[in-house]
Amino acid sequence: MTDTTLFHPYTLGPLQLSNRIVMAPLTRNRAGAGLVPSEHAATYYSQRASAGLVITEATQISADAQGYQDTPGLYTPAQIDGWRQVTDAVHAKGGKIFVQLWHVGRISHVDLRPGGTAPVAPSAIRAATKTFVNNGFHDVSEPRSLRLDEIPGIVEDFRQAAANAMAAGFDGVEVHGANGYLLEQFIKDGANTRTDAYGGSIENRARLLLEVTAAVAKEIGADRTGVRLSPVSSAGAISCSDPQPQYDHIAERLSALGIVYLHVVEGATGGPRDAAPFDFAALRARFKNTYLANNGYDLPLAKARLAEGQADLFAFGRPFIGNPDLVERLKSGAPLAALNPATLYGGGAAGYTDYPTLAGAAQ
Ligand code: 8OZ
Repeated sequence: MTDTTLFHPYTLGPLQLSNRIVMAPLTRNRAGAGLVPSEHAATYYSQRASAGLVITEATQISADAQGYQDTPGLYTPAQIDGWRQVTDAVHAKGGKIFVQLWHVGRISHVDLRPGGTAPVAPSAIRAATKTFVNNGFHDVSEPRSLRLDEIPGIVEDFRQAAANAMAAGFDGVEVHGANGYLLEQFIKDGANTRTDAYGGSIENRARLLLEVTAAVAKEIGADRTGVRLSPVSSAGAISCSDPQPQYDHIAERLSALGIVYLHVVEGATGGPRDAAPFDFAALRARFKNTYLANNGYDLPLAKARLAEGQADLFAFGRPFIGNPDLVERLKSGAPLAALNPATLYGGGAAGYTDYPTLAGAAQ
């Protein structure tokens, strides 16, 4: 009989996870020169290796994919070496780790871009939001519309970054299809007014995400490929007129690709779970493999949703920052430490590797 408690092992494709608690991807803006993971990153991630699965912060597939200051990449030999330190440290503690790969699309700024060029997007529609650049928050730049003949290059960059992830020792890859970045910009009609094969219909708007996921799965195996979606989130100042049929279609197609998990931000990212009407059970019913639920989970909600059979794995984000031993604390009912918002984005070891475990000392 399948063990359905949160704190017992779970089989995810070829991997045996030690429990059903997942560390969600968390942007920390601490990469060093060359956008290589900092010397502290291996410590930070290994301190949190008791999660059943660690998913890294969003990591660029190319220089063109960056939209925030000091976020790491996975497209140079030095970046691959840097991530190797991280995966070795997590594996040494018995943990498993996927890298989240992203292209930010229109959520970028010319000062972060190769040659100071405009960010690329499905359509030349500027998002009414800011990004972190030049040590402060500034309006994102006006994007330009990707030409049809540039789209295969985006797919290829995701494929190559997935190959690099294997070279860096990752257990798998999560394709970032959520939170208002490039792949979601194609999916949601508030950001996509294209009239070619990548715009208009539900099928056309899903096309880039599905091509990218198929390319990654072919490169590293579908059983090591996950996808993150946020059907009703407006993160990145984005909107979608038809999320239910759009995402029902995507879930069916991702299921057909045989990928190992669907990671779903239920509600507004980092905000209310009931931000907009959406039938997540219907979405889940269309995806046959592992359903990883995220957004505002605490222990009682995770236990209840597991008992109801509504999800298989549960991703906790911010609680993992201040609680490197979050799994142990949830298990024992110990209080959770608060995080320091001042050290969330940017900086060094402070507010990164110095949060103590319950035992009292930073590991
Ligand atoms: C917070 C700050 C910057 C980026 C996301 C990668 O929302 C992010 C992100 C979160 O997915």
